[in-house]
Amino acid sequence: MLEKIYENVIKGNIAGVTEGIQEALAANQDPSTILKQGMIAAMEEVGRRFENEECYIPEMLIAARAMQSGLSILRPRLIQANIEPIGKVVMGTVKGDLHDIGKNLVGMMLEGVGFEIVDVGTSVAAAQFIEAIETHQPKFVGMSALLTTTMPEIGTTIKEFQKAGVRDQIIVMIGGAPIDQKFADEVGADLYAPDAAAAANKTKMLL
Ligand code: B12
Repeated sequence: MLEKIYENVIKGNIAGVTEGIQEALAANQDPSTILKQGMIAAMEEVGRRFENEECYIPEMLIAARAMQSGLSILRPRLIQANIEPIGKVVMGTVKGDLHDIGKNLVGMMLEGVGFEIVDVGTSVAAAQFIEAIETHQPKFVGMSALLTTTMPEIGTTIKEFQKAGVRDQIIVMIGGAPIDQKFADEVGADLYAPDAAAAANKTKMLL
């Protein structure tokens, strides 16, 4: 069943992914195993093929669509029902960057441990983050960047938080494939996590 999900995410076959997930859930397969071994593993393989020029942007895009559609089915299973929010998190992908699968996953995992998520979307400029901070008064602001060309936008946005006087009222957490702890230290982020599960653990511990 996991193999079926994996293959169909790579092929971008939404119906196949949906069917695979429904079968796996009906067979009591753990949703986080479906996510990690069926879906994330498939996106990693798509990334590997793209790097080796074995597939191109259209294939990457249809795989991403199938992944997003699968995530919408898994979402309720990953999020525990009926929990009071333990804090608010504003989440977005930085300006110039349209990758949102990782951000969405982090959001879901955070929801799963009890946070309320305010998703501000993709290609979010510093001013939009600041507006969301002022409107929603979150404890955490999560920024995602998947491109080496958009990584610096994280540092720029943190500087804008300082200028706007909101830096001290929030905990800034960052992530995305090219991000590491060293970069987080350089730009003055409070928290870095390599994946969605670590993000949920670290955030809850900090709280
Ligand atoms: C799917 C995909 C796309 C899709 C995105 C669809 C979508 N809705 O997101 C599309 C086709 C649109 C796309 C476009 C492009 N892409 Co692209 N894409 C990918 C791919 C294959 C997978 C990314 C993904 O979803 N991974 C799965 C998720 C689950 O992993 P993740 O994002 O890393 O997130 C996890 C962690 O990083 C972390 N995390 C993420 N965010 C956050 C935030 C916080 C706060 C925390 C704590 C943690 C955290 O937790 C997440 C979950 O565990 C990667 C390859 C790869 N191996 O990453 C390339 C990749 C990122 N893309 C790449 C490129 C070059 C592009 C384009 C420039 C291509 C082009 N020439 O047009 C455009 C850029 C468009 C733009 N302006 O953003 C390059 C980047 C290279 C680089 N050095 O910068 C990669 C690495 C491919 C490659 N090997 O060359 N892409």
